[in-house]
Amino acid sequence: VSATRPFDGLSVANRDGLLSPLSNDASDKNLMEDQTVNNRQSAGRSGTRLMAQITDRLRGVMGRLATNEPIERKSRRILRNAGEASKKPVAEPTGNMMLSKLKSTGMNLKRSRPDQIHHLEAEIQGLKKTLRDVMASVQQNQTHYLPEVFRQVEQRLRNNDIHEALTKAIIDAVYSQTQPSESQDRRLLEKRLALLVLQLIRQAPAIESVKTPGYKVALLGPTGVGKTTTVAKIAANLKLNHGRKVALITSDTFRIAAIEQLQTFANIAGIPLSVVYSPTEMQQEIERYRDYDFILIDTVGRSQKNQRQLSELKEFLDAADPHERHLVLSLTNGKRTLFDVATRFSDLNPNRFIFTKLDESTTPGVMLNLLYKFQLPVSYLTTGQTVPTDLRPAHLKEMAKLILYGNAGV
Ligand SMILES: Nc1nc2c(ncn2[C@@H]2O[C@H](COP(=O)(O)OP(=O)(O)OP(=O)(O)O)[C@@H](O)[C@H]2O)c(=O)[nH]1
Ligand SMILES: [Mg+2]
Repeated sequence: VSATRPFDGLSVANRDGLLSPLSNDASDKNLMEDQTVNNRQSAGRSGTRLMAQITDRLRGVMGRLATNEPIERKSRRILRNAGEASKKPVAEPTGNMMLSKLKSTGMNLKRSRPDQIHHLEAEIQGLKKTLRDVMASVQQNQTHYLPEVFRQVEQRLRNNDIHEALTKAIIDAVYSQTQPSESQDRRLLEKRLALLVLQLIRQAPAIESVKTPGYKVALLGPTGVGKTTTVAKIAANLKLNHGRKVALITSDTFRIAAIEQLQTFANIAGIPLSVVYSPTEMQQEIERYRDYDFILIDTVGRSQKNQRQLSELKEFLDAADPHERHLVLSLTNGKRTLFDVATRFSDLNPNRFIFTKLDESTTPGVMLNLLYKFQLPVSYLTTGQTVPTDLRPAHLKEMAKLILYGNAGV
């Protein structure tokens, strides 16, 4: 099955209101606690509660999909047909009925035996396979039986660094919608997974078409994730590809090289750049550029663990009062670090995610952990060091493929 097929022709609707953040700290902690398959049973009661919470929510989404999505109607029609087809061998005539039927079709009993044996053999093969699946489930300490295709997909999501509880809840939600006759249907499983993931992620509207004058866009995040490079890419894209009037402000006076880095770019691109040393200066420079289409603001990289530095950064951001605050995160970071960074930076009220270094990432599935927990739309993905080309506006289907199939999916 082609990796791209489950996305063909899908439409996305009714996404609003499907998600609600997990509420308490204990849940947050549990969401990121990695429970391997083998220690599922020791996950404790709060883990089980969390699982039930996530599973319920995802099942709700699946339920809505079943009633709202045009594609699901299509799937149901296909399923209905498949269901009817699968019923035929079950409604097997017996005794006299079979005899008269065979006579009426001109077949004799001698010829029917090989057919019956063939049918029985197929049935035995099916039972053997089911038994193997059940045995495998039992060996893996799973609390319930999962068909092999589901287990394979579950492992694939886990390998893509999607959190254990989330992986399991997604698989459970899809499995709960699956009829026994569909349990080996990989294509249908992939399609339902794709539909579910598409409901869990959001893409930000493109900024190039924004008409508000002096529209302020700030990038913030930990050190070295690619904030300055990405600001330059966005600025160049707005100016060169969309003919918009752009100004740059940086509050990163911490590193001399940072100012030089952006100044060199600004000179080449013909974009004005202001360096601000205080929140007051930030306000003054914003005022200066208020007639520009866009004011892009680069900020100093800060460790999520340094509360004092984060408070200082917050003062600069509050002085700028940007329309958009993009939290920039590198996909090369591990899932725990990413979760910790996003949690600590949430005090700075980001309203977008930018995921950088997709080109270097081996597990882009980590995006789902953050998108599920923080429910922010994604504005951009970046794919390399080259300004301005290695920048992609976030696209739902591309993100869903990355989440479900890793880098091999795109
Ligand atoms: N492979 C790859 N490298 C990137 C990408 N974006 C940025 N980089 C590189 O990451 C390094 C850091 O980039 P910067 O833009 O300086 O990162 P920053 O977040 O501004 O760093 P600080 O200001 O020090 O916090 C540079 O070597 C960039 O070329 C990307 O999408 N892929
Ligand atoms: Mg920088």
